[in-house]
Amino acid sequence: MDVFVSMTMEILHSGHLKILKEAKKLGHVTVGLLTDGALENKKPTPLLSYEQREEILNALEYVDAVIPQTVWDYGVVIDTHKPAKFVHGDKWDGPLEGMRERALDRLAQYGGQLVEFPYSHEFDSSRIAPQMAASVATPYAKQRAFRRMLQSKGIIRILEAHSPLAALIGEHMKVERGNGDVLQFDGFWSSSLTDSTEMGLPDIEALDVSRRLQNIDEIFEVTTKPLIMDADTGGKAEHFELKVRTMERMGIAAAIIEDKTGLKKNSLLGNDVPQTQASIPEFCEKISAGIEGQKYHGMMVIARLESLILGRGIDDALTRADAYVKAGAGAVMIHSREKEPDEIFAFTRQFMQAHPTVPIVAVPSSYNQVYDHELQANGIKMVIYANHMLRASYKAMEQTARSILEHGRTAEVEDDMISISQILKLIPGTV
Ligand code: SPV
Ligand code: MG
Repeated sequence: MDVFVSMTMEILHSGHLKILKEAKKLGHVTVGLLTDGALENKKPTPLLSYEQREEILNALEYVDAVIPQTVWDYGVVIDTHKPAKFVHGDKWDGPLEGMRERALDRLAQYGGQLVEFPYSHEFDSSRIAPQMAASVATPYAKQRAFRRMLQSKGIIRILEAHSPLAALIGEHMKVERGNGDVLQFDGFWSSSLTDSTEMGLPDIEALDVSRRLQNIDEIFEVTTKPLIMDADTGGKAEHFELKVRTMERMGIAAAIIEDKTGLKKNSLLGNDVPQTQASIPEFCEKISAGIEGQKYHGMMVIARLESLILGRGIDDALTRADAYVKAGAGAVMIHSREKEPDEIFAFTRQFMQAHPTVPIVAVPSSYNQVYDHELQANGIKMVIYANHMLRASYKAMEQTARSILEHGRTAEVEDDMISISQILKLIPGTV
């Protein structure tokens, strides 16, 4: 191979054109275009799909071929393609840390050459990408982004958000795990438990759907990431069919409905309280209603299995899951209130044999020792941290209230709170 250029190309800008033009002067140019999967935990998923980015590059006179680059590791890429000239911008920070040395090392094996061109700092994509995400976080774009994540990501991390402020924390939280990976939450969970608790109401579908949707709308006002709604039992099939229209129009990425009937209680109570599972035909009808009610099938309907919660066993869960998928569920959520994930993993092993491409969702509230990578290794595609932001804030608020009364002043709690100067700077436009 003559000349190789590796690119993400979130948007085409003159910085790309400059590099490609220079590369073309060196010979036959192959672009290694990073796939969505290669970018996982490194960069946000690009707004344009791989196919769209490929089409744009193929239209350029400076590009002779575009090939998918499925790993973002220039060592591997150079070993595979052995380019005579490896062309790159001279910016090697962030996810590219250490990559220049690796590239040089591999090129030296066969006399390949690294050709560097000045990076166009005016077009720093890490700065532009969040602005673009915010400007195009339309309802449809968020639904599409969610479906693409299901295709390209190893595991999707979803954080409960009961308020716009909680969601903003989830929107911006970023953690480096040490191997160059930068982890972020992929979206939000609108929980019936925390939405109800926040309003001082029990989690029994007493908080009406319009209030739940209003809360989601307020979260959407200040965030860009996809949101998954806990739609409880969905209510009557006829009502669900009408509600999904609003949910779809708002841009909710998926609604999860659980296969209970009658007065729903929280799943973590299991059989400690009377709870009834719906019949398979009754629940399938609701799934179909949730799909047929939509205008453009933007929102995924996910079926939540309560068989393990209600002590019905794995076979019951598998039979139901099969029926729900046939009724149109885009994914299944398997719930458990055991301390260990064993029954969840027994389910995933068998379910994946029958439905290898249907995503499985887990909510590890009770089996909280399990790591995300263990869930992923056992076939879980989406993990929902379902109530943690509200639980954390409740405890902090309670301790603060107690301390004020105990001490007769607020000085003792100052260090446990965000400072006045920080809160005044927190929301842009306050100062
Ligand atoms: C919720 O967050 O409201 C849920 C998950 O439905 S659970 O509380 O575990 O039932
Ligand atoms: Mg719930």
